[in-house]
Amino acid sequence: MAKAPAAVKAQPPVPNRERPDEPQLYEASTEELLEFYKQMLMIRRFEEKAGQLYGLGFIGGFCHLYIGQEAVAVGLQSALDGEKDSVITGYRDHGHMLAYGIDPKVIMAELTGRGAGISRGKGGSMHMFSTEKKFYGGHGIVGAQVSLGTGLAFAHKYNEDGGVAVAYFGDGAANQGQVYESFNMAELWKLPIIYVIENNQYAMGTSVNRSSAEDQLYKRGESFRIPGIQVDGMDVLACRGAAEEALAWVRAGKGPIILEMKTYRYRGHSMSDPAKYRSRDEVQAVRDKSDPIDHVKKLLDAQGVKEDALKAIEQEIRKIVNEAADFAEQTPEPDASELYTDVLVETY
Ligand SMILES: Cc1ncc(C[n+]2csc(CCOP(=O)(O)OP(=O)(O)O)c2C)c(N)n1
Ligand SMILES: [Mg+2]
Repeated sequence: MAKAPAAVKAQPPVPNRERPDEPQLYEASTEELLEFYKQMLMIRRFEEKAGQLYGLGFIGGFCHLYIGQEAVAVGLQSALDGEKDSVITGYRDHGHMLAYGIDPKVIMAELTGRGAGISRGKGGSMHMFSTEKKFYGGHGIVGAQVSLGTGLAFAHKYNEDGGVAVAYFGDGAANQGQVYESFNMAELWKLPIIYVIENNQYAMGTSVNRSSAEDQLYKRGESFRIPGIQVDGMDVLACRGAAEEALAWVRAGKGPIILEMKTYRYRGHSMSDPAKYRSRDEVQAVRDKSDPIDHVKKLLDAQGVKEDALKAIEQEIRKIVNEAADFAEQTPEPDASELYTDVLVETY
């Protein structure tokens, strides 16, 4: 083997770096499990209804459903401090808003472009915000939320408010350049941020293995010394457990951390996806074996919660979702004067 030129010195080994502990499954009480169940079922039924309203022509533009991924937003957001922490995500955002307990009516009315919607009907499915809940959208540009989320983390640090930013993005977005610029700055400045990669196996129609040279996405921070953890994103208790570990790391001032949530979307990328890139059998197999809601149902059953109690929850949720849909169909479109509001920020 050729010798290395004399000028090239062997580098000293990188000192051992501290790693986060292996996350544990969260030990939920029956009440907490019931709450997870309710929230996940709310997302599922809401999204099914949104799909129907889209088919009926009530929803225009793009609409990306979160069905299959419910455990991620519910598990993670249940661990956050609603007074301090902030969240940002991409266009597949209805579930994250519902996990925050935001009224399904104002979310559905946003989907139908009505004045009572949370962005006054001007944002639609992809652009919803609640500054009250520190939820900063809802972004259509793949990967943009990663840099914006890093900015939110910078603001938490600068203002010394003790908050942590959570920036969700997809497996496809994980290949975007700005993600790595953000990683570099976040680690350099030890920003309080959890980067959550929702690896649902596909970016539009391209599978993660086809498009990613390193498909173990939790490793994507290694060159920046950002630790990563791979998590079962179909198990709400694993999601919550990982959130606890990540929050402890970030709140201790150790800088950013990556959580790769292994999940799956059951529906097409958006409502206009013919889904020719995967078989029905593949989707059905995940539904049968790993459905996040069925999983919680089994846990509740093991804790002695009766089928009747779960049926009552289901009925209650269907009622809320139907009311949200009726509201979203009937409430008026925004007034023309809304064209000029919230367009330009005049003072900073
Ligand atoms: C900068 C940019 N490039 C391309 C697109 C078109 N586009 C929208 S979603 C998407 C795939 C993203 O997949 P992923 O990050 O895995 O998120 P998922 O949809 O699976 O939640 C693409 C390429 C876009 N919106 N923005
Ligand atoms: Mg994806």
